[in-house]
Amino acid sequence: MRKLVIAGLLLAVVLIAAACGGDDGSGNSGAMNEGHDNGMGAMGDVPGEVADESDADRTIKVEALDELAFDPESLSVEAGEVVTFEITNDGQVVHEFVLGDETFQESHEEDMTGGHGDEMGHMENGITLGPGESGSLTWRFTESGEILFGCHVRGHYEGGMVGSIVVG
Ligand SMILES: [Cu+2]
Repeated sequence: MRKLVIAGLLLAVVLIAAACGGDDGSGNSGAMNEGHDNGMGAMGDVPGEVADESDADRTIKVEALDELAFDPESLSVEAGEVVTFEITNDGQVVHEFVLGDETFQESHEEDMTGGHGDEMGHMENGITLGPGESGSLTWRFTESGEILFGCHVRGHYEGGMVGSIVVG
């Protein structure tokens, strides 16, 4: 009997966790609104800095897909490591690869959907690729934590086009 109760509790916990996970997508828009109210601090961070390709410790290939996904969608690097990302757009539409923490991604998403789309052309922490194009971005990871890479072509980030880099 006691086991049954425990099993029931576990099931409830799993269901709650699943429900929360499902909320993540729509929860983002809530966080975005919060960010908007915060003014200056709402831009988020892009931990690390752009680096010279000749300083790269290694190269990681990433594909941007029309399924609104990156392949791979999760990566791990070490703090202090310099990585060149070779990004290929394997799709039929434009995609972006933009580094930044979650707040930055949400703030950038707001910019892109708010009509300031011209910002995407010249950011040092991201790259925009037309169909079939490839390009590279070299980044020095300076602190441990999690950094996301997202695509902010309209509807893509919302559609799940975001990956994560764990900096160990
Ligand atoms: Cu995209």
